[in-house]
Amino acid sequence: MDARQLKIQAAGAALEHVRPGMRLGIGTGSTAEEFVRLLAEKVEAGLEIKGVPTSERTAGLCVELGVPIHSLDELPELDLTIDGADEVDRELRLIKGGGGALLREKIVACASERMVVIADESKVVETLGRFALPVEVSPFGLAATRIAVEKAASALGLTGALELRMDRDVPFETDGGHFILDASFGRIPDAEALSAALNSIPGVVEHGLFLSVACEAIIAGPNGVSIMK
Ligand code: ABF
Repeated sequence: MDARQLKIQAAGAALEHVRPGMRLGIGTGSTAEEFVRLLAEKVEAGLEIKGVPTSERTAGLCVELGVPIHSLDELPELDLTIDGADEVDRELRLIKGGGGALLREKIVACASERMVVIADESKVVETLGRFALPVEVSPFGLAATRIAVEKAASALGLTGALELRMDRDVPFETDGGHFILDASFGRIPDAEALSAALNSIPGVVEHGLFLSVACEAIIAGPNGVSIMK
């Protein structure tokens, strides 16, 4: 079974959580896009939901496929968010942000009663950190923020390259107009400590550690779908 089929399986299983009338946070990335496609079929068949997309990219796909969307200001309390992840550990800690939408993804997930992750089994890790941690930063003071992130990480025994994410020749800009530093720290044994340290740096807008946010992960592998809670 190819990677896309696994994403479709996880997305299909997530549809079972969706009930008529739900206010639904809709994630970003290729797995979330498969979810949008399947959701659109249900909507076309008469399912009524109100979607809140986590990125302009997802908003565009929803509009294209006829999934009704609203802003988070219109619907500030959501029932459920379905989103992908770059990594998930056995405690449902996540790294997100490979797609560059981590700030809106975190705001939407935290405005939701429940957040369910959809992923293929390649995303499951024993310890977070194989995937470079995206850190969304203010363009103002980039150099100072980079140094502060390096110092905070090094105080926790984490070293490694911080790379400014690029989009061809210019820095990649998030939907909020921020930049992203991808931090290749390697294994992150204490994600809570790193999260707290990054949160205390003024130039850090948000980071891709999602801790105590997800309540369930739907993981698709060659032998079917398994649930982590
Ligand atoms: C979003 O999409 C992200 O937070 C994560 O970076 C990414 C996962 O993408 P994919 O499903 O394409 O692997 O959910």
